[in-house]
Amino acid sequence: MTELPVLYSFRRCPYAMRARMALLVSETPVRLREVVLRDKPEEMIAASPKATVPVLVLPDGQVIDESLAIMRWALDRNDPQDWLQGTAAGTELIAEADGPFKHHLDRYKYPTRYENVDPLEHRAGGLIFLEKLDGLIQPSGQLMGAKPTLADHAIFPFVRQFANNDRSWFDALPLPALQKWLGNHLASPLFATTMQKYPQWKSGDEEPVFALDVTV
Ligand SMILES: N[C@@H](CCC(=O)N[C@@H](CS)C(=O)NCC(=O)O)C(=O)O
Repeated sequence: MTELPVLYSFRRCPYAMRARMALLVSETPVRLREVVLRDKPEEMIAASPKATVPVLVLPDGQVIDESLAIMRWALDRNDPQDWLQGTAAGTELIAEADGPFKHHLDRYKYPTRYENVDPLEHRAGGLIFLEKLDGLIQPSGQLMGAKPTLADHAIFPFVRQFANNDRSWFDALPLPALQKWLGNHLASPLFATTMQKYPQWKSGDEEPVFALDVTV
């Protein structure tokens, strides 16, 4: 049997979600090690001392420990849905999501982790990005063109987290294109497979193979 890459992942982490989606869509099976962040496995820390999820360890020992790099590695191997189309504009948007929007998201969602933070100020800060996304959504319902691309999948897990912090506030926003875009991605079979539950991996456990065909 061919040796598969190992993915250290955490189900609810938006960075890990987007890496898992790219692995699934590129038909790249991996062995999944579900991590509990307060109890990270030594093997993961040895592979990547910065100790954030996701971490992908390839059979030759190469380690990829940034979610976007995992997405690009997987899609460079196989991109059957053309997620890499139109990445120039998408790259800038992803950087805005990962930078300023994530800054506001963290302070809106976890204000007590920071000093002198008003969550509503950060909700307003994040809203500016949500409005921008709403304006960018094409007649296709996607951000960059006729089909969903890397940007849609890299960004929506963070919009999901922002929306879930106060769902009735989010649902009442006058941003119908964005609400529909998020709803469609959350309802997709790809996302359902991405969000399958696995028990915490412990050293010595056999890992489940994570691939699209596990649900069919
Ligand atoms: N830039 C990294 C960020 C990954 C990240 O921050 N993941 C969070 C979980 S969502 C994490 O592992 N935090 C470490 C911790 O909480 O101990 C990436 O894109 O992969």
